[in-house]
Amino acid sequence: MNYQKLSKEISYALRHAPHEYELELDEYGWVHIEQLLHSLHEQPVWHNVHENDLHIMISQSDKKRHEIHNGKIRALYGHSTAKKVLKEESEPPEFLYHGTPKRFVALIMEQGLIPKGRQYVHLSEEIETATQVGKRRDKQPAILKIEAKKAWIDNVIFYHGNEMVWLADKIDKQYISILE
Ligand code: HQG
Repeated sequence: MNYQKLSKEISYALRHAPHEYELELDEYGWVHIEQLLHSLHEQPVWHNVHENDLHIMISQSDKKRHEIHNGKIRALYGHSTAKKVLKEESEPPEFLYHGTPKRFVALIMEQGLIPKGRQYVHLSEEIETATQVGKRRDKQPAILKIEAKKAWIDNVIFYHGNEMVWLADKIDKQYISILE
């Protein structure tokens, strides 16, 4: 089975298009695994996907994008659905990083970081991860350094995505500097 392809399809369903798959996310983004499998089985390419494949998909993935608990599965970040998925508030590390195409930097330094098409701004715990994120759209991305702890002390809320990914509603420009 092509687990990378399965992961992309499930990310699309759980982050962006649950209705297309006749799924309803609960307020934390969970759906019943049975429902997801039932929906996937309608496509010939996924007709024999089993719950066990979802565990293999998660364990083989380069990033922790999905989580399984009590017969349910959810995407940990990346959502763009209309109803905002609730995330757990958490105290961030001193600094977080954000990789972005160089062409976006001027506007970001004016407007701050905003979620654009997604529900939250996505931040990385490590420069390396931020670089990978930025490289999706620019061979030599800009890396922005966020004074996360300072912002948190100023009552900006941060949310836990996974071990590497943090989320925020917005990051004002006074907390952002250009690292490279
Ligand atoms: C930019 C992937 C202009 C922002 C990744 C980014 C990540 C602004 C783009 C996760 C702006 C939005 C999310 C402003 C923000 N003016 N541009 N004021 N504020 N932007 O894809 O963070 O592999 O929605 O810099 O690895 O790139 O799919 O967010 O470039 O973890 O699991 O607007 O998605 O994860 O782009 O990526 P995105 P992102 P997966």
